[in-house]
Amino acid sequence: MALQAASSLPPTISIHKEAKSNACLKETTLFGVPFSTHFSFPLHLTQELRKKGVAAGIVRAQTAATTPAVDRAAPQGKKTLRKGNVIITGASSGLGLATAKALAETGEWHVIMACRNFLKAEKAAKSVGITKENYSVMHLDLASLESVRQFANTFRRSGRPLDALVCNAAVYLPTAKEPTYTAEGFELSVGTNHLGHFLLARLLLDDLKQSDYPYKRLIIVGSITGNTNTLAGNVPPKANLGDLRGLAGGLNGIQSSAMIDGGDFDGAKAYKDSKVCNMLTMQEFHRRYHEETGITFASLYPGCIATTGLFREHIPLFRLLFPPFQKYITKGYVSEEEAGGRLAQVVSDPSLTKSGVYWSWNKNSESFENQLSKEASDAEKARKLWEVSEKLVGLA
Ligand code: LMG
Ligand code: NDP
Ligand code: PMR
Repeated sequence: MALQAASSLPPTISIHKEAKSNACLKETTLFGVPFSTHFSFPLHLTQELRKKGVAAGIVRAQTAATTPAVDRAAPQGKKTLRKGNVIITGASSGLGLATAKALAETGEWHVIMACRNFLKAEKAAKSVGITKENYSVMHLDLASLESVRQFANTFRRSGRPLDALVCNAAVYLPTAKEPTYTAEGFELSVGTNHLGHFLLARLLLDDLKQSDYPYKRLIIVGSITGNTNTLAGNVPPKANLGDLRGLAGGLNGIQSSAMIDGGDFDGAKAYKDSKVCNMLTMQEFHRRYHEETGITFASLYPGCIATTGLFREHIPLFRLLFPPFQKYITKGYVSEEEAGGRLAQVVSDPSLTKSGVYWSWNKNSESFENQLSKEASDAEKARKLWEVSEKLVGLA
């Protein structure tokens, strides 16, 4: 948890902690909420990211000469002759766009921006100066499973290998009084953020498997607000998937509730539930496929990027107060650029190969393996979620 991680470290911490790469467990309490935070600092940035100064925070954490130089082109003594190809969903704004920019700027990645609004994505890429040869835009509407299937086919037809997939897009509908639905009739936040990505990741798993890139990654963006072992995760309404009865019933508000746990609709809770699904799905992928495929599965909390489009549906007063609240009170705020550098690091840093991990960053922008809440790390729930989701998206 960002605030807690930052405040539990001595102010002088820098490279020594990082170089040790040690893990330690710390228990503490804030606002009466117990936290467990698991630290380790395996951070080594690519020389390219460093050169380009992708993320100011990360670069700051890399200043000491003790950081071993990493040759990105030869992580295991192999030479990589081609650019990596990464699909980023929701790359038309916020975190996705900042990540696309960070990766494209290295010259080592071709970014496939998987977006529902083609024109907006093109404009966004231009507005942040991503050059033509480093990106393409492909249409993807995660709120339609048909569109997800089409996207996977179109991508395959492009003939590009797939080396990394970033499931980043999301909607957040905190002020909605009534549920709205995806094309197939699933509540929109869980339908988009979880089910759309679940199908996409399942369909593209084979493509990732076939990649000859020295490391292949599937990243699903999580969040602190889905983790009830943090202060942020305890702001009501709290995430809770219950026994998944609403999801099992189709999440359609007709035969079943529009909420995963079967309760009354609450847009903010639906978003937080969807983030729990994202984090559980990453771990279930890891358990089922890491050993067999060598793919690294990871999730992360990039920090509170309080200025993004995610809050577009919130009331204007919230949008006005939220950034200064996070900047000056919780100190959990990060800029889009810095958050983009963090996600880019999870995609491309040769040292972040550990699979099944939920990454977070401390105040000095050093990455560490964070601990998920009880529910977000419940293996039995993850298995059940996987099976129910498979049925809903037509894979079982
Ligand atoms: C639910 O409400 C909604 O019901 C639901 O629909 C959905 O929107 C959901 O999660 C989204 O929210 C929950 C929330 C609404 O209610 C609460 O959280 C109750 C408490 C609200 C009280 C606000 C007072 C804040 C005081 C902060 C003290 C905390 C300090 C913590 C950290 C300290 C660490 C050392 O709440 C809201 O919508 C309001 C929340 C908006 C956040 C802004 C808070 C106002 C702070 C004002 C200061 C900003 C300026 C800072 C400038 C500093 C200059 C130095
Ligand atoms: P933004 O709203 O800026 O970005 C969300 C992106 O998702 C947009 O590009 C949006 O497209 C896209 N999107 C939404 N619905 C669909 C859909 N049906 N099909 C395809 N794309 C879609 O928000 P953020 O950048 O903040 O969010 C990115 C990720 O970061 C999310 O997973 C969020 O949960 C996570 N996150 C954000 C935090 C924050 O503080 N902002 C904190 C922790 C996690 P369009 O541009 O067309 O609207
Ligand atoms: Mg939260 C350390 C404190 C911390 C952090 C890191 C976040 C992150 N938030 C913190 C604390 C608080 N928040 C406190 C004390 C409050 C009560 C005033 C509070 C409130 C709050 C609201 C109303 N926070 C919010 C909301 C939202 O609507 C956002 C949300 O929950 O969206 C689902 C949100 C967030 N707070 C965060 C982060 C990262 C969010 C954005 C949500 C996300 O992407 O997961």
